[in-house]
Amino acid sequence: MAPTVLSVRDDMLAVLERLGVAAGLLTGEGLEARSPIDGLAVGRLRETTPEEAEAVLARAAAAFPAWRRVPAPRRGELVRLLGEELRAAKADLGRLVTLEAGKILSEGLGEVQEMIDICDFAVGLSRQLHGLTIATERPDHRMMEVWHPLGPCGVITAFNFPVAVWSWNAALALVCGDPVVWKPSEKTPLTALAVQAIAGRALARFGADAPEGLLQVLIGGRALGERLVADPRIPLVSATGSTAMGRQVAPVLAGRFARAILELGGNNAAIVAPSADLDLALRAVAFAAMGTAGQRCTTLRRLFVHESVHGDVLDRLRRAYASVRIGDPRDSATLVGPLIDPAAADDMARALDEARALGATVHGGERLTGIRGEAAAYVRPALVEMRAQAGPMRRETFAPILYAVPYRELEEAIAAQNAVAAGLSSSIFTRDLAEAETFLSVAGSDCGIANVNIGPSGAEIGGAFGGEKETGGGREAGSDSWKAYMRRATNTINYGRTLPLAQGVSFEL
Ligand code: UN1
Repeated sequence: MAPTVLSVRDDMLAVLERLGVAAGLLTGEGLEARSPIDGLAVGRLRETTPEEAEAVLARAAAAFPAWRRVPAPRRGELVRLLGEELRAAKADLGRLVTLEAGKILSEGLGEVQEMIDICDFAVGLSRQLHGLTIATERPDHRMMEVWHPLGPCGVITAFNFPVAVWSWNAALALVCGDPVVWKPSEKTPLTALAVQAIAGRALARFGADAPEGLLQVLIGGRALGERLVADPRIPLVSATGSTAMGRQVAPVLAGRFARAILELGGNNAAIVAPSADLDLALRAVAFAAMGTAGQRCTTLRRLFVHESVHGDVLDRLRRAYASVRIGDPRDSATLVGPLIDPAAADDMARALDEARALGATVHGGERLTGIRGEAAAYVRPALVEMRAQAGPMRRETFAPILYAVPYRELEEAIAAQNAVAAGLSSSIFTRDLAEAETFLSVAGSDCGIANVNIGPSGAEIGGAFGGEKETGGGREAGSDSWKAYMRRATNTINYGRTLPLAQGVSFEL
């Protein structure tokens, strides 16, 4: 296949040029851009200086009064154009995601499709930012609620979904009347610059209604994120990343009464019940646990298998883990690409050592250095047979490790699935209606996402995305997630000539 023979750097430079990102950007000093495909640096990028960050925040604040007055359906037109530009750029941006984040091509493209989908959703939403009309207890009165734009929205994203998570926030924020300041992961600055270039084309077509500073990006490290989170001009910060990151961000936002949408760690589980369609369950488990090299926040990390099917399921999983194709993610035969960096492989090795020390049997999990040289972090996904949920199984390790435990009673499996700190996504595989409904019920999964007969990863944008407990409680994308990006005003109007007070209070002068 031609693409794999291109050096990663040449491939990247060609894609960046097609996307309209100036190659000159990569010749400076500063933040190192690298590809996990070979682990090598592609160049260095100038970072946003503190003075520039201040100017970015000031521009975002200045853009808000102008943008909030543009009618919402007209704001939707900008997002429609963004969706068009993303469609035109899909192949290149998807490839850039592959090059910079290491996802296989179909997942890189899928991520851009997710951006297009949320744009379509937001365009429709731009005519549906509905409030309620509410019955009042007073005669000749009307009560209603109106949703107003909130203000500039800060968006902090992680390396693993370097473009889609921005779009979930930005598409909604834009139709809701909010400018956006984006702090992408320092591991994926190039995809962010490419998205800025794409958005720039949509803004140019949209014309003068869009104020300067509507969509901006801060390139650099943690200090820029801290600045964004602390800034009183930013009433909402949507942050995706580790629970440790959320623990830093949340108190700062709370301290200044700003809103937070937190999408933090997951430690997602699936239950394979006795009646499960095992062929279907096996495919779902394989994708959810090994796909994206285990680097989705929705990745399947814990499997509870009923003892009556445990032997069969584990046999089949061992075969799948031994044969899954690992390699350069640009090769269409590859299913598992590299980890983002060697530190991620070290974390994985540490978790596996801990599991071994607890007596677990580990299949796979070794580092593969022969694929693209020593600097790249390719690993064989690990299947870990545990006797009970313990040790590293109780926490999220951002790598392809699937811990499997047998269970006897469904209640026991549900309790074990809920007995971790994170609460993002969960699944049950069963053909038994009572089991499925129990899992979805109030006594079932405690996660923000609970699925039946599909894996925990790969959510569509139409639903609200997010989770409970240490996952942070935020919701993004579909359903009514848009409400976080607006402020609600309750209006009561008296069109009569008397002043009846609520609750029957009398106050006669
Ligand atoms: C993430 O991993 O940060 O459900 C987001 C999924 C994707 C989004 C994951 N739609 O796996």
